[in-house]
Amino acid sequence: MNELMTSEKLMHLEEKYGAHNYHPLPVVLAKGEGAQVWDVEGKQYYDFLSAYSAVNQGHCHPRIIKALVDQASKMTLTSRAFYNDSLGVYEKYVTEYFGYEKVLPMNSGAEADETALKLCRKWAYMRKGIAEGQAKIIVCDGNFHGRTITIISMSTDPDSYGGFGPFTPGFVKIPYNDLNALAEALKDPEVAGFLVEPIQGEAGVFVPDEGYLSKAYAMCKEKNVLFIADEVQTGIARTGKLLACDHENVRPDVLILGKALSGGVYPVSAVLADDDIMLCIKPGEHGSTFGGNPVAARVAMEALQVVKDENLAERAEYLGKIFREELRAVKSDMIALVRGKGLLNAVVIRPKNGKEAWDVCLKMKENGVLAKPTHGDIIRFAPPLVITEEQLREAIARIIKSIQFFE
Ligand code: IF1
Repeated sequence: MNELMTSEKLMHLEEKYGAHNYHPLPVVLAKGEGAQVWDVEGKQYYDFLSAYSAVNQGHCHPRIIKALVDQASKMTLTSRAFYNDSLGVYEKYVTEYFGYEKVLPMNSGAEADETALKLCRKWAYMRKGIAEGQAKIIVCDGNFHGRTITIISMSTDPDSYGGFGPFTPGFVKIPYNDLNALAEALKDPEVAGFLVEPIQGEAGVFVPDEGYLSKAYAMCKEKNVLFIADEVQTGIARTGKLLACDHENVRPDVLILGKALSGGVYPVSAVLADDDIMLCIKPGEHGSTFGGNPVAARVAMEALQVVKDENLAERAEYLGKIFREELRAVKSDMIALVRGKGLLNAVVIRPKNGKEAWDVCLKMKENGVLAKPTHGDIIRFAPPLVITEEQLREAIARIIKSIQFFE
């Protein structure tokens, strides 16, 4: 039935039968391979969103798909009421890979963030000696950690939290990239953790000053406060290192991963920490039906091994420099700023003749590059890390052509 459907008809179905919680670009994708995707009519595009950095290993990576299919044809779900023959193998693999003593497997990024918050609070009462129910967690203005009630309670974006109260208490909001504000907030002895994105994604790929993360980490240590890094979007080679925190040699006390942990093949997220922290959660106190299922375990292991075998961090570092160099060299009033790290980049668009970032994205779509604006005037550019230099240069030419169309 699907084969007979045009893009027009498929978009209409979503409009008519789906909740209106998204405003997608008008393109209906049917197939993906590496950095390329094709729409229902067979038109080819370069994917410069990568499902918000979930598809770092490229669409339908054959090794990851094979792991999925092999495991799915043997056993998909046992729940954690029983052991299975994949979870322990994965737990050993992933903890050694990132250098932590324990992992707690979940599914979505939001769930992993929620897990980290619960873990931090539990640690505060069991280890730090904060009175039950009093723990506070510092978060940053402009943060994005997901869509649950507790997570939007940390948000400073009215689109995220507006109309969804009452909210979860216990959060202290400070400006991002502001060490003085952090120092001030850390004076409160009831503070248990500092939750931070090493680069703020939703805020428009906001890269903090060099030294921010390492100094913030040191300040947290001095006050016995957990440094919790949300690397759901920045992690797994996206910014040119395995983790964005690696750029400053910071090892978070609690590490949150999602998205590319599965190469975008399956919802897999994780929280990593050492025993002293992780063992504060006891049997029956946290979990998830699907968390750590055998398919997730096998898919994540293969996805992480692909990152190593294909040197994706090094590729992101090398190709990201080309991207920023080429876009910074473009003569256009519409390009106000190009920023980013590795292959997580953004171009700030200065509107011209009433044309803004959304119009540029529509023009790029016409020219065969897919990207989406955020906050009106910022376009995020984050292709799969397996994109070849030749493909990247072709895509850059299409991007430049699209921007210069409005000159
Ligand atoms: C959507 C943005 C990206 C995240 C960080 C946790 C989560 C995310 C740092 C939650 C999710 C998403 C979800 C996606 C849009 C998106 C996004 F534009 F909102 F900011 F990536 F840039 N921590 N990010 O970025 O993970 O529960 O979704 O698995 O459609 O809402 P999730």
